[in-house]
Amino acid sequence: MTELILALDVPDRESAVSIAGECAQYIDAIKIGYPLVLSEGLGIAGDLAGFGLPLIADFKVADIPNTNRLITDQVFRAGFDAVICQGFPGRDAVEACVASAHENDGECYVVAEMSHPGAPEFFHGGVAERIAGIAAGCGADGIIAPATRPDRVRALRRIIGEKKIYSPGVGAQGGDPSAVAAIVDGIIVGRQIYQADDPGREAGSLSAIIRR
Ligand code: OMP
Repeated sequence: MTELILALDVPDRESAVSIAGECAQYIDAIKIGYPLVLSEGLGIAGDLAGFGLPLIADFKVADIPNTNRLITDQVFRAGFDAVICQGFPGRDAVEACVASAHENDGECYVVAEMSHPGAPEFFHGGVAERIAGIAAGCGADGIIAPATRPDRVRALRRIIGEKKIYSPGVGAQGGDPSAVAAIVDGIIVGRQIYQADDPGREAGSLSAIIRR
């Protein structure tokens, strides 16, 4: 089953809790990143824990191994279930995140290729394939790959096999959920849901599209 992951990039606790509540029955996880954590603090994980959904910390951790480890330990101490890191800092940096995640019974996802228009400036010429190879070799739980480029998702699937692919870029960034639903394990959707007049209904419609 393809999961629906809500990217809760709203700037305040009240909106976050309210939107999460409206969408909870249609989604499989909540992804939280800098916009919400910088305004409300890591304690937002506790505020959202009551929905019983996995919480993914999208900090795109991208530092040296020791700093990655320190950051990732804090993420799990705060109650998150998974973390997203960048792969370009190299194998040892990714390994530090994976080790922290697994020691904390959590998961680690590695950005292999990004979804925005500028991404191919650097994610080209086999870079994403190499990052996906590092992710697989380090025992990461999966990768992030762009719903805006389904052909790239297919190429990266060949490298990571049955590990998970979570795919952002649907809706506001132009990606079509039905073009990737069958080849990924989950789609990550933010604005299309949280900016909708009725976020719950929007999440329900998307969930029906990706699960049919
Ligand atoms: P919307 O474009 O509003 O649906 O949000 C997409 C979410 O996925 C945001 O939280 C982004 O930070 C995140 N994201 C991307 O859009 N592209 C990527 O390549 C990687 C991510 C991510 O790691 O989640």
